[in-house]
Amino acid sequence: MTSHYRTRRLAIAALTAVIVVGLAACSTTVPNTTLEPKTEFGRAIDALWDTLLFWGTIVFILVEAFLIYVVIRFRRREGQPAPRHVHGNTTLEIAWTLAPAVILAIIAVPTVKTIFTTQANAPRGSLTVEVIGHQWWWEFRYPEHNVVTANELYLPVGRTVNFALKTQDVLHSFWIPQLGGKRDLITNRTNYLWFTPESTSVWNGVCVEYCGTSHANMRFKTFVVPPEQFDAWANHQRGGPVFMPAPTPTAPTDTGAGAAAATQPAAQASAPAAQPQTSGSLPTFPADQLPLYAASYNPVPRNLTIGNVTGDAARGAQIYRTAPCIACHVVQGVSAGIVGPTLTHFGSRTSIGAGLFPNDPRHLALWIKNSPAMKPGSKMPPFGKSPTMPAGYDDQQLADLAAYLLSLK
Ligand code: HEC
Ligand SMILES: [Cu+2]
Repeated sequence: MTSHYRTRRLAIAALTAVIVVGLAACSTTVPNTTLEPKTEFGRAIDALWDTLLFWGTIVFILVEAFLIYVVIRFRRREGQPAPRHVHGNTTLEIAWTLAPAVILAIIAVPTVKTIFTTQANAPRGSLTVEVIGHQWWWEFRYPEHNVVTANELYLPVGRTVNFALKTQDVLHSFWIPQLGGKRDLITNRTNYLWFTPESTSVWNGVCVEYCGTSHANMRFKTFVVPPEQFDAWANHQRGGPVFMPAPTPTAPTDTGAGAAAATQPAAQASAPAAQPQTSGSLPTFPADQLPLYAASYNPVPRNLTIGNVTGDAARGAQIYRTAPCIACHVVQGVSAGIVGPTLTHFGSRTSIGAGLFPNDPRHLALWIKNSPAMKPGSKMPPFGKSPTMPAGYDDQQLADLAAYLLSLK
């Protein structure tokens, strides 16, 4: 192979890579990007990033150009004597210390300004939402509305929201990439973060401070909805559950974990912009309208299975009333445990286990059967009948419990 040929092949490969990467950047569905902020908070940081990137690029080009010039200009030539050695050059050393110091001082101006903007107190009239981190799920409290919920955050579009960030146990960090965050939840302290969501949609949120075994499984969804829908949602959440039983076979469905996982990457590019709307009389976001990027699609461990049974919500309600569940979970009017997420309106949430699995009868029954098998480290014990737990629930009882929880709208 001639070196000319090799150069040409390298050039073609490099060009292809540039085109592929360039085209990938044209995708319009980038649900988890920070580069298309949808709040004033996100835009402040994005503007700072743009400024620093611009000046950083200019410095980079100047330095690299100078480096390349020096390498070529002073390269070793045939028959040339060894160059003279130089020991120190005070002027030069002062110059290359001062230049970066000046550049850093210039960069500090917009940086410090942005820090002050994003750390300022929230404007008056903001909606307060308390965010409480738990290993490994999120609790959201709306003191103004007397509402407590978990793992699914509702916000009204156009109103500034002031998050009061706290933790029940270890450090966590709150982040919704396109809205704002990466602010820590610190033990014995309340941190604040505020921003104004500008468009209705569904956003993914995550914990971004390592907090133990299931840190990566500590997710949440944010639904930014029109103000009227938010008010309706808050009114609904404040009350007890609306009992809406429906047949709930535990058979795997097409929309189950596997199918969603298989279609995830391909469908993502064409996911429509989410337009939250009410389904029937429920002000909650309809699960079947979740954009694919917000779908929960974790695989279930292969050895965790359940027979094909149909749950009965009324029977499930009876089991629940005397089950250990009541020690850890709230169902308004039924139980008052506070160790785990509230289940009062669990049937209208879209996911199980802080965003890990779709909220359907099969996944829910499996979750109750053996939650630690589905979510490593889960602080909810397994309840399925097994050789080590002969007094556990059989598949029919698990399906009944699932049917009951799903009926709590
Ligand atoms: C020892 C306390 C405890 C008991 C008892 C308990 N749970 Fe839980 N439960 C939890 C915790 C903690 C979580 C959160 C797990 C996670 O996501 O990391 C949880 C999560 C859940 C979830 C998912 C909630 C969500 O928003 O994702 C459901 C559903 C649930 N439990 C149902 C039940 C049922 C039904 C029973 C009784 C058979 C029960 N739990 C008993 C502690 C408990
Ligand atoms: Cu974490």
